Amino acid sequence: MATRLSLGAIIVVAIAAVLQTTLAQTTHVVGDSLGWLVPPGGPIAYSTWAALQTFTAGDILVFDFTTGQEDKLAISVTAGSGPTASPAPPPPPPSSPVPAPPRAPVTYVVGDGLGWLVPPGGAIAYATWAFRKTFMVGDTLVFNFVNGTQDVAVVTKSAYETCDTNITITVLTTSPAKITLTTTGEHYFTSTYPGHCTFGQQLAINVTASSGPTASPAPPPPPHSSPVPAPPRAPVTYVVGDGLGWLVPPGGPIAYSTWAFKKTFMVGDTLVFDFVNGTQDVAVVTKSAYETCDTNATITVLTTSPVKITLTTAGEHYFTCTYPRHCALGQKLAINVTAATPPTSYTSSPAFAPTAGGPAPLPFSSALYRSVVTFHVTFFSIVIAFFFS
Ligand SMILES: [Cu+2]
Repeated sequence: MATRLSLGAIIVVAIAAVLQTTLAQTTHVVGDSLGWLVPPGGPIAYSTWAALQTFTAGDILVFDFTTGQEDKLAISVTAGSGPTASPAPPPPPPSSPVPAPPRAPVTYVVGDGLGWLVPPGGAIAYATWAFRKTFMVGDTLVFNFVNGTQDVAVVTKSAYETCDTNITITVLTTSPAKITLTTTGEHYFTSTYPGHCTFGQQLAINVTASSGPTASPAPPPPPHSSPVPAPPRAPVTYVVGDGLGWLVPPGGPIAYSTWAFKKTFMVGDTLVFDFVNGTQDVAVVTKSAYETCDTNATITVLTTSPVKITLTTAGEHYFTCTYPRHCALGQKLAINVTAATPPTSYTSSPAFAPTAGGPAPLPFSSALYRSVVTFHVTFFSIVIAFFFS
């Protein structure tokens, strides 16, 4: 165990210059102070770290770790440093709407801005992406990735489920991999790189005929919006984005929709937004402001991390950030809050209890109490203004 204690093995990997070497080298310490280890928060740690860096050909990666560990990291290396090196991820293309009957072939970029990689949030990422999309014969899937760090394996359902990447139908190794869907039925994709499948780099879609009598595309399972009438349970504290925190997410808005996807939010639950003070804020907004990213129209803005918001009303709740472009780049969260108790006891006027006495007695700090009350008062004012204007 002496070796485990002797931190000190440092591997310096020079990124092969794709086209040219550059004058200004940057040294990136992978994970920064975290170092190179099994990250406490799972794979999101390094994908997030990498997404926030700008890698240029000629840069150096430093992996600090205790001897005996090895793992993987995928990074994007741009060729040469240009004046327009942008650290911020591009806004993902708007997700395609779903017209019902036969329509022109559609080209889908898998994962949109996220691309094709081990997704930060696990397997739910691509399931979320595919959710509500209609795939028809004639459509094309485009898989964007960094060559040499990913591939696209077309696999059977069995191989998809077991992540047995020795059994592949075909493997495409060059990005962008374009696959035109030529047959109806279920199609399965993953990556043959070790661990990638089990970490969630998997896509399953159902392809319907492009024409014919069966013109009803069947969008899959339980929708995000339907409340799950689960029996009441103790209040839950959710850290928004988990290890990602609250920021402009590397993969665009899919990050927070993915995070929220299968969670059940109930009255009495608390959201915690973690961020670096002065770089983000938490704006409670209306659906309209959420959709248009009009951050001039906010219900309330909270600026000190960690922001804790206890959910006191059922229904849809929307959050974003007022910093310029943060909303447009995907820093937005929409959740649906269900009643903590059966609806019969809760239908009349759940929202604006004058004091903090919700249906669930909650212990909270005075700061939190202030937030909640501010939210109530402001929202109530807006409702009043709405009805009397
Ligand atoms: Cu922000």
